Amino acid sequence: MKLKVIVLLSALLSLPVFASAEGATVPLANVYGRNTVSLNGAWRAIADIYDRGERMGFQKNLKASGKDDFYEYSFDEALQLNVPGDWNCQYPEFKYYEGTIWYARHFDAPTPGEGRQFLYFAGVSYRCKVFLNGEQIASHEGSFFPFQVEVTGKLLEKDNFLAVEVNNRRTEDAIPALDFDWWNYGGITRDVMLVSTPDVYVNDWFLSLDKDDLRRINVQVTLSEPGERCLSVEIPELKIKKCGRTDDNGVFQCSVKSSKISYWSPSSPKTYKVVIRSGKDTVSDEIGFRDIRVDGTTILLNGKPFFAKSVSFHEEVPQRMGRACTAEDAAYLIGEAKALGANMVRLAHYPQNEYIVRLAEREGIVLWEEIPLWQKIKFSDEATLAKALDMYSTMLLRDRNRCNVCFWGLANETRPSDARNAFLTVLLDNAKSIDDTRLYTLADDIADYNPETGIVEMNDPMIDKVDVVAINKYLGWYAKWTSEPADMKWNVAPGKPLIISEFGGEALYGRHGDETVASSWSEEYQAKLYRDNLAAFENIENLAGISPWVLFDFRSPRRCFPGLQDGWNRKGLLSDQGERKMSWYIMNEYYNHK
Ligand code: GCB
Repeated sequence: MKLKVIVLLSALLSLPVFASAEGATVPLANVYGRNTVSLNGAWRAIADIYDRGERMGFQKNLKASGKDDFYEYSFDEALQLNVPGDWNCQYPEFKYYEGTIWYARHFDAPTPGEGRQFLYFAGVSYRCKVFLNGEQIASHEGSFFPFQVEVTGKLLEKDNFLAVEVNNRRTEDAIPALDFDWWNYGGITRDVMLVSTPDVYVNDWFLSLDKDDLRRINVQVTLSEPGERCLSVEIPELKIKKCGRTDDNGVFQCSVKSSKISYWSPSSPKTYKVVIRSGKDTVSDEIGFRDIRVDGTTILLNGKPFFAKSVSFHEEVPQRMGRACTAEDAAYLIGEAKALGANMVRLAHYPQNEYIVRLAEREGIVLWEEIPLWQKIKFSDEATLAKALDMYSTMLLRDRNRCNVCFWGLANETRPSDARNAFLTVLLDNAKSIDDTRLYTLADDIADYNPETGIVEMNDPMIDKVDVVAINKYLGWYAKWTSEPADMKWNVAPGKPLIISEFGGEALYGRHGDETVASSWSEEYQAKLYRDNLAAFENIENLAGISPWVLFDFRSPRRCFPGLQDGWNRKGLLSDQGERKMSWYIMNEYYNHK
């Protein structure tokens, strides 16, 4: 797509768009604080390998009644899949399955006559069509993003039939695309619920510190309907109560002052209860306030230098070989990040479920969130851009009240080109129109040793556009050392903070060998690699943080060395059983003393 078209698109799309969904509306903020009925549990499922289900009427749940009727399917006797959860880990036959599975269940609607009802899906991987009582009511694309569909007037008091056709086939125009270094889990991998609201409800809110006056909180609340209405916002602990009226668009904005705000930080993860009332609706949320900004090459959190002691993990519990999907899973993942001594997690490589994000906030863990624009993306494709804009907006709207999210990542390892630069610029401009209170960053992998200067350098026009520059650098693994680690010289994005957003190498837990031979796959090699990398990073003047790749060994079909990888990326500091490798102790020591 030509640059001009992209710029035009950008102007047109300055409001959140939902190009990847039909029938779906902007998801409610803080759905977990609403009046909900969970639709989690055992659903019936039929594998539809040839995609014939819709033609065969699966969505109608047809049953033979006359003598001559017969149908070649039945959900009543079908196998069961647990929701939330991926299908890959629930039956050995589905371990590698990429295709369609139909999920179905019955449910009663508690009060179908009152107010409004929505079906809310926190995440379905990768694309789906939703059918209620035989009719298609929505479709959606994108594994890691919530969507909802209004079902007011469509619910039966008893025995609604809900069917979801889920498909996780990889395609070139998807995000992520055909090839990525993690498992392509399929299924309804996050919570499903029925949400009830009054006719007019509080749809969204955004509370953040004013960048120019840190005693001031800026408030924006959006009601579901346009038009003037009364509304109040209260933060009881700060004795703040503000009443006002929404404008013609149903938006209320104000700013409130308090000299008593305790700022959120990793050592003091303070949040405040916020209550918003309008008409018959009352919603509440726990919101923290903090300031994050850049001063030269330093990142400042509440005015103090912040060094990102980060680590990454996928939304996966390795012991189960499955997606992390519950509060208990979140406790395990965040607990291990804290045990390492990290003060930040780079959520790889997509927004993870809200249990993880919210627990990280309570536990004082800063987050970097990104969407899965991971290599090999069709940057010249208009439809792909529309999807990316949709995903990015949805991520921002879901999590912009989470003060621990300090970094929005634009993409991972994308090579500069006119199409890519224009694509990412549109994404960035659109994102800033939704949230300009965080730092924007981008993980590049093009910082290279220049033999003429003897220095690691990088050239990317996007450097000027982001607040914090980040590089993935596999010194000693995919790339040979170009000098002694302690002699390395760096000149990457001078004048800006630089985060090493990935580094590391593979080792099989319990395997010992020569610390100088990469193919030993030994803990000793990985440990030396970590010592050498940490020594090399000492010479980076603008270093603002590091993030080893990765906390746990994780499943990846790309990794096929028998006996060593067997479908696992072995770069974990912890094994697939959560055992600590030698490298874990090195990073733990480093973080404890940093
Ligand atoms: C990278 C990617 C990450 C991979 C990692 C690896 O640069 O960002 O997703 O898993 O390298 O292990 O090669």
